[in-house]
Amino acid sequence: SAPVARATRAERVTPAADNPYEGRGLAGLRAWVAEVAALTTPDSIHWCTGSTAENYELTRQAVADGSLLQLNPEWRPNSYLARSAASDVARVEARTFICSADEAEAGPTNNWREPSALRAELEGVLAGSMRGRTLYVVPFSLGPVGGPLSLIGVQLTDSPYAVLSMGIMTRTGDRVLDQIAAGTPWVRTLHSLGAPLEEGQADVAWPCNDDKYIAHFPDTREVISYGSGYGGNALLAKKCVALRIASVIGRDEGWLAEHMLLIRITSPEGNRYHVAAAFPSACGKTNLAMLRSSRPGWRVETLGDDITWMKPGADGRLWAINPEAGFFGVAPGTGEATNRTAVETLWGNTIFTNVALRDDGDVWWEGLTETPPAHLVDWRGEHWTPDAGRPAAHPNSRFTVSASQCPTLAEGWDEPVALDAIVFGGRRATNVPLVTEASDWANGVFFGATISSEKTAAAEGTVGELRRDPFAMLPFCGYNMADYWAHWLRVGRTLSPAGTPKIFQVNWFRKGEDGSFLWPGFGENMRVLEWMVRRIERSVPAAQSPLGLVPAPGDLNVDGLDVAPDALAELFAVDRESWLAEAQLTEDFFDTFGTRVPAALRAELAALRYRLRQA
Ligand code: SAT
Ligand code: MN
Repeated sequence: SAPVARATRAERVTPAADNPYEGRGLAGLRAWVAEVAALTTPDSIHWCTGSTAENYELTRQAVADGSLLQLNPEWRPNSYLARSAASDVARVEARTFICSADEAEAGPTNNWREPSALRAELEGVLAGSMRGRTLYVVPFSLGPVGGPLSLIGVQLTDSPYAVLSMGIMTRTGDRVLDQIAAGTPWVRTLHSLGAPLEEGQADVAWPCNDDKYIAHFPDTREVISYGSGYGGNALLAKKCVALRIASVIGRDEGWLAEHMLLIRITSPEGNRYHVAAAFPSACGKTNLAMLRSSRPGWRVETLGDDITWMKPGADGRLWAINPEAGFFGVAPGTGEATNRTAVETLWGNTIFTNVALRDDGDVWWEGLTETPPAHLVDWRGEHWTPDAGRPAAHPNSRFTVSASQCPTLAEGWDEPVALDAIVFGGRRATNVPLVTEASDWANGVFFGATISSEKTAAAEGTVGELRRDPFAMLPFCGYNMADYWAHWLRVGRTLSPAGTPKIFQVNWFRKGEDGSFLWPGFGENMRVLEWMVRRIERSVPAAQSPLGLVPAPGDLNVDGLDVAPDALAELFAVDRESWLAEAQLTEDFFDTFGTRVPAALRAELAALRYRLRQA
């Protein structure tokens, strides 16, 4: 088993005494449930057991009341479609709050609210907010129940859709209560749709409230979400706990909660390597998590598509898990050509949200097939034909499905794995090469801190306007982003030299002068992974560039690939003027964090400028 252990109580910074519900076993949980029920006044309370019978009964009720539509079981067994309110279709960053005691601790990239003031405001809106509904108690585990890197929590919610989705995305039920009874620390999360029902009032298919709050209390490891039923706003184990709250716990306990996929690569020699990778949205993260290798003998298997937790082990290596149990993936763009593995994963037992409905009772979304069906019912429930001039599925429509259905799921995927490499990527038409290897951990942290995508096309010799998304964590870091960079540097210092993962930066999206992509991407990205593995194995040398180490001529295997020699040169070209302009943008970005930016990252920027100015 992995030489990595859960933090002991003594290692934890928040002592149980700060949390009036913790360390009292189930009595503490019951006290909290009773307090929330007194405030929100639900009609009834249901303690979820996580059993199949319970899942069946909740699903049956949801279909009966019209909040879920059962798809034709001939095409999509045990699968359902939910259509959200048109105003409740995505995370709401403007209403996402980090309520640390001190504003500077939340940092300039988060919305801060003073904790006691926001708590009072929330108590106001939560009062009576579950009237006419059932309050469900959903104990959940991130990571296998009792696992060395696992964290448990409880979500209270008045949304059956959230209960069913949490049952797919996490391990839920009685086994978690046993952990609470045994005194394991747990995270409190409270979710209300904010849609109380008056006596005799008919419900709607997707209850929610125009007023929304997604509030995080990092100091007490607590989340309160009000007014939304959608995705990360409502499935609180995901972004709220597994990233925002866990990032704070990780800071305090010496580990990292990251917005990363996790894969296993097996070489033709049968050696296994584990790689975690962070990409901002719309950069092909799910596709890489489920990559079908184009290279004979090379295999990629999936461990996770969205979140990776990593902790230094006693052996000086960095051990990682995917804390989730399912995928909450974007449907549009997922098709046979782009991600056959995902399409196969969705064969049944899937909750779809805001996709289009076919006349035969199956689902469709843009990109599933090349040609749309002649008639659909769109995500709003309206008739749709290909000439409608609007998408049939909402661009942020989703599938919720168990990881266990993924045909490329790695054997033993829920055990910790030792990381061999960490990859950072963005969507850059200019400047950033296909692949660069960091010279060391600090250089790699600089890669992560400077991830960006171009918002606009660049003029000659310049860079377009950049959307910065450091570590792809901009909306998900529960504390000051500059302190988070410092924490990354600190974690690196606890790893042994041989056990430290190599760090790479990739960019699949560089464009040539004619505006077309220089690299084919998708399955061919295996060639880049292959070079990384050869570097990890130390079987190939690398060439120096001002930006880091790049493949020596001939080492990136492009056999049989239709890439012109000048396209290959352009993929690695370094335009010094444009890079010096980008370095200035990076300095401006760092300056927004003031003196909290670690000196090591300022030094990385200075060293980059120095290398760019050399001959
Ligand atoms: O809705 S989620 O937050 O789970 C997904 C996303 O927006 O990144
Ligand atoms: Mn994500």
